[in-house]
Amino acid sequence: MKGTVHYELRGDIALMTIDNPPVNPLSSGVRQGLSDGVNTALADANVKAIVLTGAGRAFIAGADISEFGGKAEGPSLHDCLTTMENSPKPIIAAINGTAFGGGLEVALCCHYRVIAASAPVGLPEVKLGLLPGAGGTQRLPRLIGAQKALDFILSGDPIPGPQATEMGIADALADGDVIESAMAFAADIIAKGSPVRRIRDEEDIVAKDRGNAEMFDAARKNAARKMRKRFAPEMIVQCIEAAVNLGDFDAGMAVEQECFGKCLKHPQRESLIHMFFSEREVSKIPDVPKDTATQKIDTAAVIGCGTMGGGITMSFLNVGIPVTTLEMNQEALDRGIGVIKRNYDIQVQRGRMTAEDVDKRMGLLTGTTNFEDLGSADLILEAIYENIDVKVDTFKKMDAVAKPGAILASNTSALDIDKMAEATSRPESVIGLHFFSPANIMKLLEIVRGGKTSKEVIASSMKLGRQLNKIAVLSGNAPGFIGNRMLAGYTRQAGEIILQGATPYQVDNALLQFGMPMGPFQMNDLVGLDLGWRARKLSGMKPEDVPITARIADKLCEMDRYGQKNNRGYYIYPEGSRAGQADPEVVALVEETSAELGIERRSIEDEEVLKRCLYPLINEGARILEDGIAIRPCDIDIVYINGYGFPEVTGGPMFWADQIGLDKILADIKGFQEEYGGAIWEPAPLLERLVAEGKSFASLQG
Ligand code: 3H9
Repeated sequence: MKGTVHYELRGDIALMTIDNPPVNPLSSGVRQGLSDGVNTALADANVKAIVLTGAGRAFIAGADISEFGGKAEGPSLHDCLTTMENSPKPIIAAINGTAFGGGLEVALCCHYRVIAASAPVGLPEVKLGLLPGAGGTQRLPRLIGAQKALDFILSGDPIPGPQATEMGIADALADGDVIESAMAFAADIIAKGSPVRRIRDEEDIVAKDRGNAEMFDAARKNAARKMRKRFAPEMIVQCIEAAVNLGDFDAGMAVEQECFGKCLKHPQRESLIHMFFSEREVSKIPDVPKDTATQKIDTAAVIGCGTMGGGITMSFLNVGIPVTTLEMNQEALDRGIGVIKRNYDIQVQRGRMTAEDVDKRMGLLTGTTNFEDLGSADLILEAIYENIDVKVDTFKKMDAVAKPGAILASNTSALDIDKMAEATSRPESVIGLHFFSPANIMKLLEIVRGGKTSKEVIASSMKLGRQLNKIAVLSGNAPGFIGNRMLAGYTRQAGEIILQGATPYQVDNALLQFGMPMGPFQMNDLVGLDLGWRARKLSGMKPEDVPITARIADKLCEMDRYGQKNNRGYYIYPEGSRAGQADPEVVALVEETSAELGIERRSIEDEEVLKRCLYPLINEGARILEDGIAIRPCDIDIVYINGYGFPEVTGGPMFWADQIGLDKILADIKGFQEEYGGAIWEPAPLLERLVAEGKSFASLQG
């Protein structure tokens, strides 16, 4: 059995300490220990009260997530909690650290709670596609009221100890050591002979909201808007509604059990738990051990203060890392710094930041037009435009000024890191740090190791990712790395499908319904259609050589339709709105282009749209794994969810592929190959091998 609970006597108080490193989840051994400990205390006439705490940094991190979906040993959590709550001897939770999910629910079954100021409490189950299934949906509203409980459980966000005390979740904030405070609290209760307080018996607070249908309607609407396509939020609302309206704790618990069971069986739960473990897995790099030495990155220099450079600079400033930003001339520098300041000012207007926060961040920023000024930075990162010759030249300059040991990084989204490394005298210090736009917001950081990048530089960059509050995924050095290499097929298919019969609006809508935050044509409008068009013109490409999938975008640009930036692209954007409207003129243009290219249009089902856009991601993902560019399938899942908006509830493209069945996907790919041909539909050898062996991508996880 996993985990244990230590039991010791301190006078007439039993101290039980949960010990299941590193974060004390409620694994089988912990449940057994809780049950045994409480029974021992109950059987000992000398024990007058029990204090329950956790060893290490957590009180209890919740149920053991790895047990879900399997057969669990030991007593059930519910039996444990019933024993605890029914105890005639008072149990006081000494919440020393993180009390999440089932951990907070254990504390709510205790009769009193004393909390350390540094201890966060939360019910994050919704993030895993679950709901608090150990009485949390019934006890919390009885303690703090239905509205606060709805907000707390539906957000899943933790709150710190002082706020928990203020809200009434904890009875007392520890003064100094939390165990000592809880012991004193227990002694006081014993001395006063205070009765045990069972939250389950309290009806007064919930009774106030009985029949308040508006509150639940509003919660439902809000959840549907914020957590599109999620199953658990509605289940949570139903449980809290039961806590308020049924007037009977056990009847409410029955509703909670039923709803929890539905969540547990729902595929979203499996996907979201896959995400939880994957987010942690991607930080593990087989040939870069955990104890690899890392370099300190206390100062950074960013070359280029345009959209990407500015966003990257903000990421550093936000976590207190001073940045020197370099631009080619004073005007560009002033413009770039002005945009950063404006972005922060908007945050102040929205109440997300104070003017002092902005001053603090801007105080960490220095602008320069002189390369020499970058010499003292621990990390120099270039964020200039995507041209390998210009990048190589920039790396030569970086190498010339950087101090020994400094990390030299490129924000390229596709170009060869080794070529840049070769231009320096220290290829071991060169690495790709591919941020996603807007860089100060997007969670993903794709870290690209070159052939000679040292392990220390890789470990330092992964650590930097965590410091910047990003999820860092390591990629090998190949064109497009992980994300953009996969994306190529997706956008190309979308382009082909509209030439064959669908409208851009049908394609976007199908992908929106699938759960993407926007469709490929909405994305093109957002990025700007003119970027590719201008690049093609500059390169001297003849119109007849423009790939057919880019023809419509180029024609739109010829009509001065560049996308959102001038309110017209594939969509029309009414002034001041980002919600585009379909335009019959674009449909006519698409039809005309099909005719020009001799393509006969036909009706295309949404299902085909989805398969043709999404299966190339999986096929290319398989190649990326085979080439060793991504370490594991879950690395691809994390990249796609955090960098490209692939719906979280699918668990990412590779996990989703396993759910559908690789054999079915391969059969469809072969069908498309027969119908349309082209390298894109060439089945990846790894996919064929896995299907032949009856295996899944998950079998490669290791
Ligand atoms: C629940 O409670 C349902 C109940 O309502 C109903 C029951 C009937 N289980 O994140 P870290 C592992 S649902 C198993 O790197 P940190 C984690 O995988 C649960 N393992 O540390 C990692 O393993 P490894 C509700 C868990 O300090 C290691 O611990 N609770 C669990 O940055 C360290 O984790 C949650 O959703 C777990 N519950 O953050 C809380 N938690 O080293 C989920 C962690 O092998 N957990 N591990 O990679 C967290 O949010 C963070 O882990 C926590 C610590 C804040 C606790």
